[in-house]
Amino acid sequence: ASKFRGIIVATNSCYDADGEVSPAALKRLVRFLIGKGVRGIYLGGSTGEGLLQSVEERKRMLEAAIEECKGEIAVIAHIGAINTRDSIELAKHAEQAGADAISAVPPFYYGHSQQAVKKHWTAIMDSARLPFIIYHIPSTTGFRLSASLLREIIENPQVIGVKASSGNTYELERFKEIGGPDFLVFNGSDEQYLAGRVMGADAGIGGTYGAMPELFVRLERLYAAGRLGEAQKLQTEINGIISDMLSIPIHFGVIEGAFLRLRGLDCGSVRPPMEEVSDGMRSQVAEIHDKIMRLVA
Ligand code: NAY
Repeated sequence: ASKFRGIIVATNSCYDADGEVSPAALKRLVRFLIGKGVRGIYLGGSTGEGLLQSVEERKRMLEAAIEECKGEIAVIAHIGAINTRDSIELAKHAEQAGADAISAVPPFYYGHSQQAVKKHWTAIMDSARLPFIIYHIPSTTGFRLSASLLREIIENPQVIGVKASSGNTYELERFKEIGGPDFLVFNGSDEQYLAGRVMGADAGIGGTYGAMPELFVRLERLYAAGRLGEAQKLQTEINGIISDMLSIPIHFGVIEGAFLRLRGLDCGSVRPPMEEVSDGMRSQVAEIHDKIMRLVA
């Protein structure tokens, strides 16, 4: 399980000018991130918009990512879907394609019980011999993973960890306590990276890492070296950027795509119903980008 360490970027979706998924753009993005020292990618999650893509599109993007990453950094495939059947198909494909792990949100929209979600996740795991990482993000799925469900499901050795994206470090700490030392807890709220690490997270998976990989790689190094004062100062600087980002009223993945474009990486067009960065937002995006580049320098 030690391959899942450090900064793991929830990569942006990548489309071409016609709105089709772009494996070529994804490969360029992944190459850029590898050059910055990240340790893995998380593909097709919230930032990666897997849930806005067809099963076939998700497969193509995973294959491209694996081609670019193979042997260099870990690839975690988010294969979550609203129905069990699609997730199973994607899990089987991820195993054949050579992903290092799979991960899934709970099925959403219908408001399933804890036991129904357990069945869904177990069916996914039974379909592929890959490590499984629970994606806990109640703000978007409406599902709160209970301590008792976590205790039950980790009896299955395929469950190697949880991505804790509730923004609650108490909950994160409880997950780690329940899972034990070998169970991986991934910090999912980038603005709390340091807090999450201090409270037991083993690594981080985050969307905003992609727009400023240098800063998160630096933050992890400071934490690992025990330089907590400097780490806290850097987290505060990062949070200035994140709060500026969150003040722009469109999906953060789209804004990150705009930063990446300013860094010379074109992740292409925006897939509806996501909204584009409007002309009025452009100067704000440019200002935040300048702030990032000053800190990176
Ligand atoms: C994913 O799957 O894309 C992620 O891991 C991104 C998770 C993001 N959380 C939410 C609630 O959207 O990166 C974070 C988030 O953008 C960041 O912490 C700023 O709030």
